[in-house]
Amino acid sequence: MVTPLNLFIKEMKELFQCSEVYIMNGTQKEAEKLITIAQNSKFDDRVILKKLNVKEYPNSYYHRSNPNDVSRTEDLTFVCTNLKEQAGPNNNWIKPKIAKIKMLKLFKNAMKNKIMYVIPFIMGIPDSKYEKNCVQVTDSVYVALSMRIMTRVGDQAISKINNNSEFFKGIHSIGDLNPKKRFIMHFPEENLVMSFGSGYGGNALLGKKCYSLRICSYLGYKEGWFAEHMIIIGVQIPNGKIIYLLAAFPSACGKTNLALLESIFKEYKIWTLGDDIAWININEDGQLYAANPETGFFGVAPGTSFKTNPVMMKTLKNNKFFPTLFTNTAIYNDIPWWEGVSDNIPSNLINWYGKKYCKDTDGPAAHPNSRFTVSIYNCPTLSPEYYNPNGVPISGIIFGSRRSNTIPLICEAKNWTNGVFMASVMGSETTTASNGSIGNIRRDPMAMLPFCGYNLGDYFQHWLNVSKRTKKLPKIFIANWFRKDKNNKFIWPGFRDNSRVIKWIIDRINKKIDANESEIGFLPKRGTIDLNGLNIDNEKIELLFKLDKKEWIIEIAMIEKFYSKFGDKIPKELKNCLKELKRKFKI
Ligand code: OXD
Ligand code: MN
Repeated sequence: MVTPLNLFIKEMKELFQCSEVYIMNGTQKEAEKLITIAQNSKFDDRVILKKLNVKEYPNSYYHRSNPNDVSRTEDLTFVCTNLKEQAGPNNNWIKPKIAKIKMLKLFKNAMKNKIMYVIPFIMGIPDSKYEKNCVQVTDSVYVALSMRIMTRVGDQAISKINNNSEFFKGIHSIGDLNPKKRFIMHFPEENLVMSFGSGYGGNALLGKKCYSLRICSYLGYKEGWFAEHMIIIGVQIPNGKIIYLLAAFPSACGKTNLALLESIFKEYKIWTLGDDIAWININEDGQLYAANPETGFFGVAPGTSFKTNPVMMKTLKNNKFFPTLFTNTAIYNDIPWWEGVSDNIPSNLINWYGKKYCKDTDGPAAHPNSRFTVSIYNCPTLSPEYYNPNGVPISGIIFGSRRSNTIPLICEAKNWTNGVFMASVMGSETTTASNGSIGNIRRDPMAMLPFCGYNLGDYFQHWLNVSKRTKKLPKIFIANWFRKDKNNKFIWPGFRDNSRVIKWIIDRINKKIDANESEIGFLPKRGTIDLNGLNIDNEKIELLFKLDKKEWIIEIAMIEKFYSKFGDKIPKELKNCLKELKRKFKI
């Protein structure tokens, strides 16, 4: 039968010249079949999957990638729109026609003697306004298995694709992992992504960053909604009410830990709805609502432990239906290991390169961006509202960054416009989630710099416009867990102690406490953040909130330089906020 899906498959088969086509149906039997294939085949001289110790990690598998393919490659990621200005200075750009010629040349015959996996999947809650129908082809069984964890794969998606003219097409081949031939090309005007030469999650699981953020941010701009790099949590307060928050942090800055936070306050419980991506709509009642389009966590392993993130450890050990994958951690006795999971280093540890680990000569045993891919349904704190087709109503949005200085632990924006301004100028120290130097400060507006599929100037205006379209706006907060003292040591313990800051946020939303007005917004009054049981001296607490004029002179110069890249695209309201900030700091 000629269906839209069959037509696409035929085209892909001719392009890739694969030896076999396997259309995924999402069943349990299929998972077993794909795992067997992965256990019995090698890619790049490595067995694709190795079964892990069932007692420690049931239904879990280990994967080691090529050392050149361990993170997102932002320099090789492109937004291909007809007009360069539409992609903006925040994106690498090539004309769609040229990009396609390049990609089709790489794709041609790339699956000879290989299976082409056809992955029909749904992002968002099926049969809701969040639902998006998608298909990806790939020649990587690791990618196919990961997609089964992260998205809703199966027959339901096939019938939806065939009954709708509009569906997303993702075309992926792992190629030979030659970084010179690695490209991730987005075509927002055609609902299409082409990716070649990488098997890393952020480059190859096309439903995640490529579709749910880059393509959907563009769709949201056109259609009046938002696709954001945000977690979604519900905070249950002592009277039983649940208040929903969004939080945006750059990659590898603890979003997953915050999403699965076990509060240190017994009477406050955190419910998890999402750890990476939020789709946000303005509902009929004039409020912002959000839902998570994904069905899994692709989390950074190092630093995760029963002490720092007990809920994630339980999630990893509570495997029910979907196999969990561990990628580029270290391993011993078929047990994955990473820095922070235990205090002692096992004597027979094999590092992420596959060599016996030597503490004195090797760097970290697990790659700093080593990951687990695990089903959200394993999470013991998964909110029943995760399934709500309307999403959840949002009362507060936290924009966080990683800064050793300048930015206080927490600050509430004075109003929506100021909050959008503060979020638009967020700077953060770079991490290992993406290729490139680590620790440099780069502006990462709303933690979306690598993920906004169109011009950030237009994106800022889209955010400002929310205030004209809503009856009730969430409060906006700016957070920074990473401030350091003069000995270069983190002042704030972070992890579970972040529930102290969450409690302050909830108290502000509920108008239970006053705050001090500062140059950048409202800062906590002394005594309003519960510091009971913390061993930090007063001087350091002061430093957590210090607004140092010398640092802000540098900060403002960096902001001006960043804004200047976007010329007239920066909305007037935001330029005015910048002027006002300079006036306040007397700069
Ligand atoms: C991620 C990232 O993997 O942001 O979530 O890089
Ligand atoms: Mn992310």
